[in-house]
Amino acid sequence: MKHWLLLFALLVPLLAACGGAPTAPTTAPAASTGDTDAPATDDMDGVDRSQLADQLFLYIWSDYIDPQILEDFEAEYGVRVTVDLFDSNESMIPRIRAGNSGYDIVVPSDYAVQSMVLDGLLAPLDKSLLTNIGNLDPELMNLYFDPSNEHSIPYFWGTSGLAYNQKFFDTPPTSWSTIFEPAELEKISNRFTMLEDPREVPGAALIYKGHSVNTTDTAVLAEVQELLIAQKPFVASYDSSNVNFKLATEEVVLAHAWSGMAGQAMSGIDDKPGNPDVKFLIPDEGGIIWMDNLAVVFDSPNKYTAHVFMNYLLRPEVAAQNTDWVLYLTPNAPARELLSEDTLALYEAGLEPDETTMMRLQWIERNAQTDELFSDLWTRVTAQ
Ligand code: N2P
Repeated sequence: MKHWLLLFALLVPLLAACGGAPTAPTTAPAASTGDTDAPATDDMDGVDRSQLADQLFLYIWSDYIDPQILEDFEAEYGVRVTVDLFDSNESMIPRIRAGNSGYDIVVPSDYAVQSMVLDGLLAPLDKSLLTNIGNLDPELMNLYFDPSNEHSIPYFWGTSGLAYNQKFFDTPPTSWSTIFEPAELEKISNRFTMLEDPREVPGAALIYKGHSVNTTDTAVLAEVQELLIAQKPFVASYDSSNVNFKLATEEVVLAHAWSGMAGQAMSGIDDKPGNPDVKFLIPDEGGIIWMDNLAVVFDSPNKYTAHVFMNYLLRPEVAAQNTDWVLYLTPNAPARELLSEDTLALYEAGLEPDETTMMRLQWIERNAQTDELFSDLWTRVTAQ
């Protein structure tokens, strides 16, 4: 548990750096969570069944919730949860911004929470409905991107690094040079994927070159752009959603990957078998640490039901079951004690960063320049 302290230590400078950040109030309408003063509850769980909608719409990353949990929730509350998938914050945000998306709950990453709050795209949370919020590890609350968790609560956290199949490497990769240096690229040409992500991909290149993933230095960004353009002919595909299967089936031998998707490649998912030769590591130069969060969309038609579902996900046994399925790191402290041996073994094998690895991880942040700079950079790389 000591690494939690380290995580906190990592956050302190960030918090200080963010002190001057603008905190514009959201323009989102207040949550229409109904009359919560005197709820007419059916059960002892405080949920007013008369306020529940029949359906809830969840907009989330792929392979990011155990389908059994949706069935169990429906069995208990009679609410059917429809899931739609996105594969990057940058593809999700415009859908929400357009309005009338129909989505109730969305799962933005840290820096995307910052953007969405500034733009009024997230409804303030009604904490009185989140009675299980105390299960969240206090050291993972109140982070730089939502300092009082007014608009989001942690869902899963993890890292971005390299997943590889040990059968195809004489020695395990240790550096991002494996995917950026021409001599190394020749060896894995068309047999590796990069994430399809305007912050993660430049982020990997920036870390390789010894820079901050949040740099706004145009000379540095130009250098990174050239590196990515030179890499592109060797990349089998930019993919954030099917990497788990591509690694498991050995369609690719290496992937720029999020920790849990590597775990899913190792252990399998649903009826799809895993591949024990897949390993995950954070290269010597470092990697990215991130937190994905549950939030209510500003124009969600079912805000009360959205809170009930979020509170359900915060139950320790539900959070543990979900974690055993998605294999990212749970911020739910009592759930951690309930995880399966298999999950803990995968954590131990690298899905959970140890103390020294933590020192090499960077958070992505947004500021007034980053959205445009990275969007333009990514457009120039993908347009090539
Ligand atoms: C799950 C994707 C995790 C998102 N497939 C990383 N921010």
